[in-house]
Amino acid sequence: MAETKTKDEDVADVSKAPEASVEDFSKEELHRFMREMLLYRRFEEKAEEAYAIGKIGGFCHLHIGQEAVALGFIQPLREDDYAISTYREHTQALAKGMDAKVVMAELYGRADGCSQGKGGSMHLFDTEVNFLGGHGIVGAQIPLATGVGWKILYREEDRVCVCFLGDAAVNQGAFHESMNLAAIWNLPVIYVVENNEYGMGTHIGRVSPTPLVQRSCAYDIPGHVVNGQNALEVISFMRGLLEEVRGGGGPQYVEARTYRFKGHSMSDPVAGTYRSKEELKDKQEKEDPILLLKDQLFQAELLTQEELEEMDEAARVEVEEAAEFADASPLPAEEELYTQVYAELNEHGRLFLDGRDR
Ligand SMILES: Cc1ncc(C[n+]2csc(CCOP(=O)(O)OP(=O)(O)O)c2C)c(N)n1
Ligand SMILES: [Mg+2]
Repeated sequence: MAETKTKDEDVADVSKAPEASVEDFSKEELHRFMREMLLYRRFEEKAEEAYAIGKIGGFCHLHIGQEAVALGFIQPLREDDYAISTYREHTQALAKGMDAKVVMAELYGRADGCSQGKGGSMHLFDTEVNFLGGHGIVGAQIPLATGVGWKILYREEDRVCVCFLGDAAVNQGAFHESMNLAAIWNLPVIYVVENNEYGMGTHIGRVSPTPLVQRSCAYDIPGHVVNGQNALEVISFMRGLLEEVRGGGGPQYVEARTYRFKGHSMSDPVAGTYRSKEELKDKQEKEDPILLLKDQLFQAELLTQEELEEMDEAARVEVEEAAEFADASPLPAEEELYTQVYAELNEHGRLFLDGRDR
């Protein structure tokens, strides 16, 4: 396997997120973090199961192993802040406040899904909680996030946009054009690269000669590395970063080092020829974000086994209910096939959706 040639310490203007401790949070917050991550994990496991029995069709990319990235970068946001993501976005949609029932119904392709069952797994979207997708084209969300940043600036709002992208997306032209504009216009966008080490079956070392964190240097955008498996570290770091960006500090770029425990999508093996079973097992044992948080809380005596089991049970119940809701929801009506395909404009040429101006 190819290795990247430079080391982090050779890279100028890179900051490493400081370690966080349980003392930085209240017990109530810590329990909420655990409950959230358990929900994400159980949701994805249910999606995997539903896919296997044909309840979910089309593409489906699971986020198992990467939950602390969703929690850590979204939990500190305000509801009116924006998040926008890739096709591996189920848990991010949940983190931003979308209802598990509505998300599951969309995965099932049913009328009660957020896109009325016409979008599926890769196109979760909810303007009520400012979750702007769900994008199937690698890198497509990056210029959109940059546009959202421009809108925030233009309307003189104090909101922030978080844009998630995969490690393979930093080689797309759209990434570089977006970074350039974000820097020139000082946009309030935080670009978060979820470096899970693979773009489908290609290890990052085979396509990137340098650490990914270096990619923002050319645009004079501060670059940071964070341990994407340590929820507390990500949350602490993100809280500080948000203050800076909200205060007019301009764009930021973060490489969150993480790992995916499942295959790229439902159609490829968990560990194919591109990675060894030993590598996967090692990561699952040592870098599972939920187990890491559990150990931190157990050690500090802030969580008991009994409480953990209760939380897990509550997550399983919520997910079961979501699956039952999805199963009971009807398929989209035939006459809906061509609705909401093109945007309507009002008499002033502005976007008009669902009966109101946007
Ligand atoms: C422009 C474009 N090229 C190729 C694809 C096919 N494709 C889908 S996912 C993927 C890999 C992306 O990997 P990464 O950005 O690391 O995200 P991850 O899947 O690891 O979350 C590719 C090549 C695509 N969807 N869009
Ligand atoms: Mg990747």
